[in-house]
Amino acid sequence: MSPLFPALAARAERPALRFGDRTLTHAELADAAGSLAVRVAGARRIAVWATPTLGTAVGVVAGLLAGVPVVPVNPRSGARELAHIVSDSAPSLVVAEPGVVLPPALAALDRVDTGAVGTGADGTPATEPSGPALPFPEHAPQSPALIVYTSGTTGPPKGAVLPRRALTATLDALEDAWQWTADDVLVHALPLFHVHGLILGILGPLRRGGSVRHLGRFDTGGVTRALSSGATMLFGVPTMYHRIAEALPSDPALAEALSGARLLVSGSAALPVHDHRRIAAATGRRVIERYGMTETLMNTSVRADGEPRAGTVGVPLRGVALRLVDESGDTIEAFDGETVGEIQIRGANLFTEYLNRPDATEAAFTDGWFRTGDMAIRDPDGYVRIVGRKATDLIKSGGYKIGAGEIENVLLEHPGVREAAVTGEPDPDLGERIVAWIVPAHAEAPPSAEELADHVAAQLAAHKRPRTVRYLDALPRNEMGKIMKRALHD
Ligand code: MCA
Ligand code: AMP
Repeated sequence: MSPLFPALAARAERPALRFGDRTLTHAELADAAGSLAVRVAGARRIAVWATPTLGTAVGVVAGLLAGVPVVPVNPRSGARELAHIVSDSAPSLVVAEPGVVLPPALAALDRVDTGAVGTGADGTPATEPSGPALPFPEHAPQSPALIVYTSGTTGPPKGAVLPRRALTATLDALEDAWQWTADDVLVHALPLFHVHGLILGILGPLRRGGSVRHLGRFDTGGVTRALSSGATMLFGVPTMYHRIAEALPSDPALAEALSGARLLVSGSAALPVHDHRRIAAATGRRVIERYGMTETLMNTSVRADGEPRAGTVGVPLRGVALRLVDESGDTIEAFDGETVGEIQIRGANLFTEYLNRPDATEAAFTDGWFRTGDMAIRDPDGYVRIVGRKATDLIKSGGYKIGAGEIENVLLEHPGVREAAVTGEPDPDLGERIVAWIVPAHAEAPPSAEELADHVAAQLAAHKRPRTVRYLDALPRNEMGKIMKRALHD
């Protein structure tokens, strides 16, 4: 079996990771992650406290080298969400950077610190860790590599179990589609507890033997600096490209930096055609979109050698079988740019199961095809256009998938709330913004919007908080008592 990270195994002296002013070469990463791997080896699963730091990348790579499934945890998880993830995934260890104070749900576990890793800008190496501990044996392609939590329409998030073969299949298909090489230097500012930022954004460059510069947090100045000093590719969610499009008219340095990039890639939600056009007009570069999902990793992309076409997510990646299915379950054969069907996927890029949820796993498949819930049409030349989603109770805000039901349940626990419904509304910056419709328990003293946002942020996560709260005397319901969400916006 070939190694997951060939440049690591070869102890390449090229840069691999840079976070702020701290860097690691592939050889240094081999030592840092290798010695950590020895300490986590044999654990059933490890939770990694996924701050946007070098330590997180080292912790995840250590788990992969040791063959221990890694559960990346959003460090901004609220109490309830965290308790669910910890009890559902039952990690036997938590990996965190030294000095980080963990919340009670994780502090109760055995802890392994990542150690002080990385070389500073002044060339000062960190004192820890000692190495080298490679080579590690390769692990079976079907064995679980990562468990990534993703929201559904109702209930708490489900843990998608991603096997090693899904990682290699998707990253190698992207190598083909994007002509991604060891010479590429990626810049991004995505969180490290989801597929986009972690698998594509960190493990991708490591598998190619190239490098990544993580900005810690997104701002257009950081993008300008990285792309003007050697970075070749940018990964972002549409909100980031929207902010870039807004900044471009008054920021010639940003325009120049983007025009020199080899590849600008957007994903996690649709990038509006307006933003595509504004960026192309100001930089001469076309953003390309790729389409994926936590459960499937990447399915389609506009190819680096293909025609970039705004409003499409390109063609199926190598090794991915994609079909459209109509409401009666029949496969749509047409490539006519108008017949809408649900996207269903087969391929080595798929997850194996939802952890502890055989019911949900079974419901997600039909005849071995994974139902994405995304509705699309196909152009005559095979380009896929996503036109909507089956479930109205799934909201994509800032590129995060958020289930309405999960937020409603938390809102209903607030003493000032009698009834609650959550919807997504179009938002120029976030794509969709979370709106809470509230019937207060006491009409004369409704809880403030800020109080409700804080309540949701504390229990779930800051990105799940309602951005708008609307107060009603009653929710519109049908004869069965079911809330009619479409009527809310009227
Ligand atoms: C505000 N904050 C609060 C509250 N209000 N914290 C606690 N309680 C409150 N009431 C804090 C936040 O924590 C944060 O802190 C700051 O205020 C701003 O947060 P937020 O409003 O969330 O930021 P934003 O401006 O809305 O963020 C936009 C963003 C973000 C940067 C684009 O949405 C983002 O990073 N999106 C990426 C999502 C992603 O990676 N999706 C991939 C999954 P502070 O300022 O300290 O940060 S999809 C996927 O993986 C599939 C496979 C795919 O296809 O890619
Ligand atoms: P997640 O569950 O967070 O992994 O998000 C997966 C979902 O994001 C998909 O089912 C799509 O609805 C959406 N998505 C990802 N990439 C794109 C894209 N380029 N265009 C439109 N939607 C996308």
